[in-house]
Amino acid sequence: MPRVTHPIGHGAPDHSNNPAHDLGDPGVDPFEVAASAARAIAERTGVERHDTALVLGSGWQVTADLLGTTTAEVAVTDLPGFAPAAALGHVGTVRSVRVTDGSGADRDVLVFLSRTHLYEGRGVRPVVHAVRTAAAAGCSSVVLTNGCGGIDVERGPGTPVLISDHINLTATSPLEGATFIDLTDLYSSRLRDLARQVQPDLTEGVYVQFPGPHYETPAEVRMAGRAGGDLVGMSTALEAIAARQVGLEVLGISLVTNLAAGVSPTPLDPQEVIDAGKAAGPRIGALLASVVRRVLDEPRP
Ligand code: 8IG
Repeated sequence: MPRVTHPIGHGAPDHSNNPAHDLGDPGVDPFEVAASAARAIAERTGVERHDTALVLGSGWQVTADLLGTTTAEVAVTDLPGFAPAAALGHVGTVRSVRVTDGSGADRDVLVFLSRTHLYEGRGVRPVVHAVRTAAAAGCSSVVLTNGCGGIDVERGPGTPVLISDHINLTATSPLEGATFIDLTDLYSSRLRDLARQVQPDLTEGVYVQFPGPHYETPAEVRMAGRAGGDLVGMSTALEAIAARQVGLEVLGISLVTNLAAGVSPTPLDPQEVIDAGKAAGPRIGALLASVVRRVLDEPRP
């Protein structure tokens, strides 16, 4: 793990107490806070614009080390609007990683090693702040990853699954006011095709976002399955909606870390869930690093 760097010549202003950046204040414009965070990232990393962003959920953190050369790593608490990492297995930093693309050109990837979950109780704005910041930092796409429960016994722990669509059971939205946005092909079929060029046997599934933090009951898992869901989790759908609003192309990839409650022959143990993510880490990290390089090589038409 590289140390958290503060490039010479840039101090480390404390953003944690600035009322202008308080996403909990309805009078504060979350897009202005995202623009401030993007400026802070440009200052701290020395990278004016980033090409694509990754949000790394449980099990996926290894990707950051396999992707390329870390230019800078910044604590999220040094950036406007970000809450400290709360979830087990999450590191509260953002990295700028330099990747050489197929034509030999340098590209810059913004990697969020943690996310804010809805169950932290801060509301939906902090949940989607990374995605809005990525767009403000110049990214044209975002890869959203997560660890999740699987409903299909054929796709057990350790299986990566491309998200084809979602069912949002959080009863909320990151969009505020009468903001009507089409979500057809929210999870880009173009990017899913590129991922399958890297690993042809990748399957797809519908991700169902529950609010958490408790896991589902077996009856809720049966409901999710009958509704067309394949994967159950506590993230990603709200972030994908926010990404569409700011025009980012979205690739969603889940890692099944456990079979969902009732499908699993044993009760869910949070530590076992994390251990399954760790075990799959090197394999799925290498997969995702290759997928990101593929995405960088095939710019959006
Ligand atoms: I890792 O089985 C992980 N996250 N809701 N259900 C929900 N979230 C999860 C699960 C799961 N596993």
